Amino acid sequence: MRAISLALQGWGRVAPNPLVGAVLLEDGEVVGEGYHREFGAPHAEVAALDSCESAEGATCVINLEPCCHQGKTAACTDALEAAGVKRVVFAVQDPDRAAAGGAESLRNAGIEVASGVCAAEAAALNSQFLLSRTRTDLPYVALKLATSLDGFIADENRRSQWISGEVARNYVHWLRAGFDALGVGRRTVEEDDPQLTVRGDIEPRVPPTRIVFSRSGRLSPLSRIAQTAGTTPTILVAEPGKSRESEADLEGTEVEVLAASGIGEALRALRAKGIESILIEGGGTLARELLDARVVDRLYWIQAPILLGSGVPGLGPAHPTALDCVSGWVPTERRSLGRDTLLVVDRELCLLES
Ligand code: AOF
Ligand code: ZN
Repeated sequence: MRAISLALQGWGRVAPNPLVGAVLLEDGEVVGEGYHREFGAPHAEVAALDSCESAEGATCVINLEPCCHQGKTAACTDALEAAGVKRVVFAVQDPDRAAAGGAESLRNAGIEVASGVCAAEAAALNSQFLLSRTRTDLPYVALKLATSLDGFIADENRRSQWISGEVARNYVHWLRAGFDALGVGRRTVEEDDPQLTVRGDIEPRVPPTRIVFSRSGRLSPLSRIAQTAGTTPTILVAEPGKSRESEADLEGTEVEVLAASGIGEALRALRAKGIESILIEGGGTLARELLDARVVDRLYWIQAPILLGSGVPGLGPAHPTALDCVSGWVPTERRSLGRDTLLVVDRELCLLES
């Protein structure tokens, strides 16, 4: 668990690499620790080895199988062997084709290896990495919802500022930093005129690309998103029949128009452009469309302790599902964000499969 909390410190800085933390133990005492701080920087195991004088005879605990390839850095398996580490305990296998095989290589070097410790927690931590390495046609899709207790994202007058409190809003900025892209529906842009940038204590290594999903292809060239597309990459996804018009409307802005028919094709086109993860921030219609298409891998739900009675629902209307036919979600995190509550749920079977 310590390796997992160390790993999390790399959030926003290491993608497309995984979040990795490593702890070195001797006789049950921590003698060194480290984490992968930055894409291209030393891996967690090497950072941990560098933090102590000697790791001779130590046990190295890591949330991911050590890599055994020469990438931007040398193989961690070689570093562990050279340092005289006696035992390696890791949580989940590395599905990356180039890096995989670390466990076998360590065993061949006479190092004792155990795996599967805290596997569910470690898989949830690296769900973006694990999924994007095994499913290469779609980005990892997360949906963020901030609602009242009765499920509304805005009041009857469509006012949404502020349903959640300041702690939750800061958390959302932290969350954004860990995604390649942030997505919203056209109506959200019209109503909220959001900036969709990361503004907080965390600075992402690469600012997330902003994606506006608009069937009609409409996006005001005067919106804040369109106006700042020169500094933060911005893509408008429009139906093929509408994309020409959109390009004409947005001439003079730096918004890129992507023609795609339907949400599935749009997501595939975004992945083909290198977007491995996307956080969708509303509104209800887009959220429902993604859920109906069964492409949502994770839901971050922030629940504010208020009742609005009526207003704009966080999720648009859906076909009813009988209780015995529902597919379940797996809770992976529950905690307080000031007065609000965060619930993170993952689509069943989306983790640890393959
Ligand atoms: C580890 N420990 O801390 C990380 C690992 O290009 P590189 O050298 O940075 O290698 C990136 C790959 O290495 C990445 O795709 C993943 O498979 C693995 N990441 N492995 O043993 C670490 N970050
Ligand atoms: Zn490595």
